[in-house]
Amino acid sequence: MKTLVTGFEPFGGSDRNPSAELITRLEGEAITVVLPVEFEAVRKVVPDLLAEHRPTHVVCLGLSGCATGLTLERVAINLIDARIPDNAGDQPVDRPVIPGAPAARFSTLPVKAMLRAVQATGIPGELSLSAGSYVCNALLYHVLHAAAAFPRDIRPRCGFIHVPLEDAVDLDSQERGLRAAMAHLDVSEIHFADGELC
Ligand code: PCA
Repeated sequence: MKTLVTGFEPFGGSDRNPSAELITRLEGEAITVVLPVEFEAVRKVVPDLLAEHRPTHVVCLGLSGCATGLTLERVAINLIDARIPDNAGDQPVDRPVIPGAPAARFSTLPVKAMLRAVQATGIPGELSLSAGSYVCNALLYHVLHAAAAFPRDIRPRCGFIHVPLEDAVDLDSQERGLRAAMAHLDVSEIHFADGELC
């Protein structure tokens, strides 16, 4: 197993992003990269990262100010609608991540098995049906799109975890939950009812 884990730099006027802090804690155990919060940079770097490292698994991390626990994203949509500019000053509105590509792509990680692993540590976790329409969603879409182009036998399993603010869940706890999730990257998916009904 060769896992690539990405985090993001701070954005939106904040001076810290827990996803980048988590990356420093995983250095030496996985291929770790902290990405700029920039649509264009992400678009360019994703194919290179997959081609250079040939990971078997990709776990992308990003901050969600709304998250109350580790939030396993199930789907990336082919839509950008940026409420704030990215760190390069770009603010695309109502544009596709990749023109002409499918409307959505699903995470290929066993998210339900990973969720149970997180919850078993006592750290809050949940599944999410939307990674938003900002840079995190775009990253997940690019990663899944690039991975889909690999032959099935060497195609990396990829997904995204939104992490909460450190005020909501301290970094040590986030790390514990993340490690539990990452220990289950290659298990068979399990099935239990979790879907949203509003
Ligand atoms: N969170 C943002 C982008 C970078 C990050 O950490 C998002 O949820 O899109």
